[in-house]
Amino acid sequence: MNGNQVISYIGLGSNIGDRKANLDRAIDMFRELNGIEVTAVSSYYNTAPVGYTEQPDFLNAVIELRITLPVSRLLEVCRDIEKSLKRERTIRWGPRTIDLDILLYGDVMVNQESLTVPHPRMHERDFVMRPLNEIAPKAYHPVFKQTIDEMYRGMRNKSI
Ligand code: A4P
Ligand code: MG
Repeated sequence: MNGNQVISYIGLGSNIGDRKANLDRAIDMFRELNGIEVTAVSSYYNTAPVGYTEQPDFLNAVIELRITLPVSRLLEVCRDIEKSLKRERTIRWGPRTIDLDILLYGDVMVNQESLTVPHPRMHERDFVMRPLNEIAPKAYHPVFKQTIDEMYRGMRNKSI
């Protein structure tokens, strides 16, 4: 692997329109960018909405990127992809065409107003941890100092 490359994981969610096409399109847009390689894609999972529950089910997935861009630029890329997909269907205040969350960026920790990495809610969400564990059980979470499979097993034991 190129020494300047960082492995990053992105969580994707869609609950409006053609959810599968929205995820496919977002992933294609990552593939088209210089400085980003998409090196793994999880299965797509149908999930019940968490938080605000009066909305349609989501389709969730996680992808692995190998990137040479700084994390600040990755956040811009995610917002650009969200914007260009949202433009195709303008449902105001409605559920989301696509939501992209930076879950992990190497073992970097960021705590800024506009960016928190690792994603602060990832570890409590089955719709993130299940697809992440599918493609990256050995990835390391720098805050919990555990691998994803250790965290995911702990989470599942708690919920039984
Ligand atoms: N931001 C900070 N840290 C990050 C990060 N690590 N990755 C900031 C991405 N963005 C980050 O995001 C708001 C701002 O968060 C960004 O502009 C960025 O500066 P947003 O995506 O516009 O807002 P949001 O998604 O409405 O808020 P939030 O808190 O990210 O919502 P969540 O937590 O993502 O929850 N249920 C199921 N089953 N599946 C889902 O995918 N998603 C949500 C959204 C709720 N319930 C769900 C699902
Ligand atoms: Mg979000």
